[in-house]
Amino acid sequence: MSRLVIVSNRIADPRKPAAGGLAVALGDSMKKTGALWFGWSGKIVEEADGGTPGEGKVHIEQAGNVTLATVDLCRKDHDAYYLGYANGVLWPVFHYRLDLGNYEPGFAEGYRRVNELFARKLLPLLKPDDQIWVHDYHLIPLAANLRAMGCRNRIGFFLHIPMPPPLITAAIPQQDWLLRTLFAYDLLGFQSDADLTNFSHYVQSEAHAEALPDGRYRAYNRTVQAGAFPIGIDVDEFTRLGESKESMQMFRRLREEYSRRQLLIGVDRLDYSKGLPQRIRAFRELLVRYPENQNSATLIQIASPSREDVDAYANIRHELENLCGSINGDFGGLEWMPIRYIHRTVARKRLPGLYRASRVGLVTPLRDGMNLVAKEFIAAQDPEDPGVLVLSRFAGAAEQLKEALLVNPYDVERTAQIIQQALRMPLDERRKRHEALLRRIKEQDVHWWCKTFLETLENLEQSQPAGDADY
Ligand code: ADQ
Repeated sequence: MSRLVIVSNRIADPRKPAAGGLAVALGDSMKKTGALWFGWSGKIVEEADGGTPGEGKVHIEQAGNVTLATVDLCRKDHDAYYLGYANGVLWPVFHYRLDLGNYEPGFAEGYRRVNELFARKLLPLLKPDDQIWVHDYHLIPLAANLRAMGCRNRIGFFLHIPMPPPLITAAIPQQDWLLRTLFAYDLLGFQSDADLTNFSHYVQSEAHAEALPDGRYRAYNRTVQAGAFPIGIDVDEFTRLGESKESMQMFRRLREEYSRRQLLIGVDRLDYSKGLPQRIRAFRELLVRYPENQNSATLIQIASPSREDVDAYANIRHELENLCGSINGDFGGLEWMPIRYIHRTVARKRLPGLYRASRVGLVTPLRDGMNLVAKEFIAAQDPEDPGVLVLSRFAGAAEQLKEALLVNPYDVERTAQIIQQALRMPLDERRKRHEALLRRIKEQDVHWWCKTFLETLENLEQSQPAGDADY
């Protein structure tokens, strides 16, 4: 069995319980074959100490049979690659927000430099039959860099964020170059069928790619396989977490404190893609249209700090604070505050208790690749008395989670009506919907995701020679 090499912007030590996300997802596969995980160390070295730009140190550490290899970035590269092109251009555009892009000319160059640096530092660590799995928008051109250096390994790529329609993607500065580099991969994975369709239209219209049978595309003298692999959560692990002391305490405390009220919960990174102001406005609308919820419904909105050195994030934070403040001022009293807004990360161990104590889970992004909070909310519920998931139709998760109450988050009035429906839903209907949702997230959990992607990569025909490629 070949060794697995994971490359992502940040890595997590799989031995640490808080690793979460990708570390948990990949844990099984990494432990089975031994693995190398390569990424940025999180350290920024100033140019004077770090030598020429882009030449940070590589650190190697062993975590069981997983080797963790990380590289430092110098300030200039970090700012152009991470804050600039990845989070100032690609993130907004891939979330359909051309208006929030910061298209400074130097950013693309920094992005190219760091991808080239990653490839150069990774190459000597590779063995001939390693399978390489690259993650997310930070590292799109990595395979092209590796191929240019002679790498013949099988390389797969998974995009965790949405793939927008061609005319939106086409607005990315240097998009033609970025598009070409996708063809250096053997396998491209997307979160949803909608993303896959957008990719298909994009490569056919912009690269004149030929669509071959079975999801393959040919352009620039190479063929790439593409597919939808919706990411899941580790349902069993999350259920176990729900039985932890911290989670039970959280559940009991909230149930006691809100014994006469209904709780609604939102848990998000504070990001403009998550639709937080629209959600808060819908909650205000709920209180106005259905005044029986005043003194009775409380929204707990947890928004963890995120990318605070990117301007658009500071703006959304202020907007949210103002909105919550004005609703609490207008509707709240000594006995009851409509919104508890918490600008902090909640310990993962407490999350299941928080979800389980809530009658309604609000997951209403304007765009989201998948959204794992939706799946965590379902996994945490008591099947005998489950809460109701209100889910944006623009989250990738909506393709799978049809039994949730789907909303258009831009339509604040209708969203308020649907939240009311969720709050009033009879037990029988709640159980039926939850049962179907739970089945779905168990069938396609994170282990299924990982296994399906890696088996598809493994079963592809031998990687094509790089020499004649034209990207
Ligand atoms: P994110 O945009 O980070 O991920 P999401 O899928 O919701 O979004 O995952 C967030 C994770 O962080 C969840 O496990 C959640 O519990 C946790 N989290 C969020 N806010 C928190 C808070 N305030 N306190 C504690 N924990 C919090 C990107 C894409 C998504 C895609 C994932 C995985 O944007 O669309 O689903 O990758 O592919």
